Amino acid sequence: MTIKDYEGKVSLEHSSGSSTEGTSVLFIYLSLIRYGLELLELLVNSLPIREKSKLDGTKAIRGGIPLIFPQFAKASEPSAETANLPQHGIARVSTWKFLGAVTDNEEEVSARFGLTDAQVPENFHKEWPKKFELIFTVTLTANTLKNTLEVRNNGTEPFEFNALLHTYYSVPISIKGLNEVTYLDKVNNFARIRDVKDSITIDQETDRIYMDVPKDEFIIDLGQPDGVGNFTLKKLNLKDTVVWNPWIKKALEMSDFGDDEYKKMVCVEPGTVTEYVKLEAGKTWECGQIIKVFALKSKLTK
Ligand code: TA6
Repeated sequence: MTIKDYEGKVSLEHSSGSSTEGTSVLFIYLSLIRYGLELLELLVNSLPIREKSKLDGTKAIRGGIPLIFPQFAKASEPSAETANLPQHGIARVSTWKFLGAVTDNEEEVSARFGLTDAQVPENFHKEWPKKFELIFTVTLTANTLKNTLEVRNNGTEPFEFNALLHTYYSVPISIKGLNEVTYLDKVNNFARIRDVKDSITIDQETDRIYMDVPKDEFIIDLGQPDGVGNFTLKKLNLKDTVVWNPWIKKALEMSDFGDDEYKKMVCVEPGTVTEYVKLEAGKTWECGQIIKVFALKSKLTK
């Protein structure tokens, strides 16, 4: 069991051979690499950095789990406290600090990363001058990856925010568990549509905000016989789930996204974005997700 911090990059390694790596420089990015366990191999392949992603801090990283806070997309209400912040807020473009290990034993290894208002670039801080602290905890066991995000209000007044884990998966998947949920269809002028399909399969531009998703657990289905290799995604204290794939045209328009990458990715993003969370002064709010592999992939064919 090892936690290493070297030159701003933090690596977590579980004794079973699974490992995860992140960096506290410029953004919080977690790539799952070097998994020794067959069971977790698909997660390794699931969250890499997109091939053209910018790594110099000029843009948010495409890949891993960019953290969206305190604003999802652009605020539609000009009166929102976060209205002048960039698309997806400030957490994904700020420099996080590695805060050290939390647990390091046979069962699990975990580490924490922190961001306070003092670390936010001045131009963004001016637009949202709140005193806050974010703590992002990454926990790895032999078959799960858990992320929690704590938001603390260190000011004297309440503030409002959205939070979302913009998780990039690189496997051709379908998602089960969003049927009978209404979504806002961003590629169809925010039409409200009730999803009646048993599972979502990505075969066109998809940009949906599933609202108030009652089930907290989804099955991410790799489409293999007998569900081999599938994993579950459990959201913790998050109402909504965004599903995004830019498809052909949008992929070509994005300079930091490979032209063909749309074929092998989808973002499944648990968050609270259709309303703001109001956090009183001195209080803490917490959310997260657990990604769990539940079937061995011995027969998995790619
Ligand atoms: O979460 C979905 C989404 O907001 C899409 O609308 C799409 O714009 C995507 O995220 C990527 O956003 P980005 O700011 O990273 O280009």
